[in-house]
Amino acid sequence: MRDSTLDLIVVGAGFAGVYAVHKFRRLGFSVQAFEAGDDVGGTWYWNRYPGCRCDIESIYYSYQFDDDLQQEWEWSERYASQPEILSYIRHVADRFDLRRHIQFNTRVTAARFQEASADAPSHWTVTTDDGQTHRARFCVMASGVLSTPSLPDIPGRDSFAGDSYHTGQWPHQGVDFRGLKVAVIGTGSSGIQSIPLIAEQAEHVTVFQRTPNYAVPAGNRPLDPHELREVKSRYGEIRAASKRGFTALPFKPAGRSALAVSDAEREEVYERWWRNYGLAFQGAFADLLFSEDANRTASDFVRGKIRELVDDEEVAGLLTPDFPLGCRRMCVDTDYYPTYNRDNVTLVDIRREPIDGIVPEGVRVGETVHAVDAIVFATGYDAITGALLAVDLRGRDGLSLEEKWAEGPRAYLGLATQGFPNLFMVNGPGSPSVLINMVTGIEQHVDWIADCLVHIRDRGLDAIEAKAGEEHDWAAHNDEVAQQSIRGNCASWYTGANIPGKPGGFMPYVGGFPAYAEHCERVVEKGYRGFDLT
Ligand code: N01
Repeated sequence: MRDSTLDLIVVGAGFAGVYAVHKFRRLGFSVQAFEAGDDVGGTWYWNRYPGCRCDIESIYYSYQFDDDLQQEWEWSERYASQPEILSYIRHVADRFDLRRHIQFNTRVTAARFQEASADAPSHWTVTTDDGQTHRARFCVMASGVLSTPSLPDIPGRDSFAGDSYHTGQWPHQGVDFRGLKVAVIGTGSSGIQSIPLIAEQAEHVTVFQRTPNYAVPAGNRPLDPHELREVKSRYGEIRAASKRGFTALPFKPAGRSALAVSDAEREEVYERWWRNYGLAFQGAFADLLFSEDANRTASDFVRGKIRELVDDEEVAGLLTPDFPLGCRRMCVDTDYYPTYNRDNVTLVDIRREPIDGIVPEGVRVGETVHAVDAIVFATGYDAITGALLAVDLRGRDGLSLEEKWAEGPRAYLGLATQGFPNLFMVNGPGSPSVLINMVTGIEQHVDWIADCLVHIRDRGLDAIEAKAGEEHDWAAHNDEVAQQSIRGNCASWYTGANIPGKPGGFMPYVGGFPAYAEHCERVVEKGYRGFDLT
């Protein structure tokens, strides 16, 4: 290793980057992380919109690499709010003294692979937006999967006279909507979480909905200290059970088909899961995500709930999805549907008549201008590949990642891609990422990368690179598993359908955490099968 060449550069300091810095440092590697924000947190640093909170329970959505850490941290609610999660990540950075390895307010703009020469081993030259270049043997992209906001190119967008906001780039000082007329464009998780709270504050909210989504109640509540103590006394056991869980959560899989029980029993199960289990509702029966007939029973149940919760029949109809539940990411809400019973909330169906443009006064749909003082874009993200492609990544012979992925992203195990030696991705396309408890997925990825780096160091090797054949086979396997699931047949951000021109294909691995982790382990046992080690 040469003097000025670091062992590793880590891009991003969210959950993935923070753990990566800690893990690699502990193993004795020299590490420099770069983070565009002025603090750690990633997604939880940028998303500060009203109502932003996690849809995975806080006792699971946390690191498990250090028992003292998980024993000392006190979660206050069943689903942690954004400020609490941000405090947690900040605490982790301080507790393990990680900040000195992270350069904040610095965005990585480009990274280029340099072949080994007589003078130097293979390495990456990384350029940052302050004009500096840095060298490291390895580069780890911990740049997030929902971190590149998508702002639709609506004609006249910049002509708007009021303030506009994207939920994923919310002002740190918050926004006071009192006395204002507000437009919210988008009804995914971010819209569904923020609309009820904006409606409580604003004079009027006009929601522009293109596609209605399924939302189930979060059932958020304060965490009882006894409950938390009980969890902590069994944390090891709970974490072990989580690793056996399909979504890296400690729930036993439902054994039965939704079609194998009586109507009354099915209704009772749905009612109980609706009231208690949030996102896990889609696992109430074993086949909801695999059989259209089974799925219809759950979809119909939620459609019935929407009719019950929304007073106006026409509005309820507009809010009712016509696709299978779980096909697109389900949302978890607090008072979303009843919000449409408020006098100060209007729903505009822009599927029937799309937004024509934004004008200085507001949002124009056909001949109608909806006059507003502020616009909230809850329009989502260029998911999974957006942050990777935002960096000008160039592998062997100057090949850009954009060229390599022109037909769709391909990454072996979602960890590495052929033509880009010594580059790792955390939660890359082809890994379970957004379909599981992300923090557990992140720890598994970083641990795998760390073991691989130690393997390379111990053997005095220069480089690791995914092989084209195995990368192709993994992508084919991913496609095949996706097609067996309801999710494989829906246009969604999982497939890149929300970004005009983005190549299609189901990006996350649908086969579940245990199968995925086992694949990764088997690859190592077989001497890093599918990788060239030189
Ligand atoms: O984004 P989305 P999100 N004109 O892509 C609409 C995670 N998350 O930020 O569906 C008009 O889901 C778009 O319409 P359509 C979670 O994984 C988690 O809400 O394309 N509308 C859609 O309604 C989530 O799934 C949490 O027809 C336009 C909306 O904008 C993921 O992040 C909280 C439009 C975008 O919905 C993304 O959620 C928040 C246009 N031109 C987020 N373009 C929790 O933990 C887009 N839309 C709870």
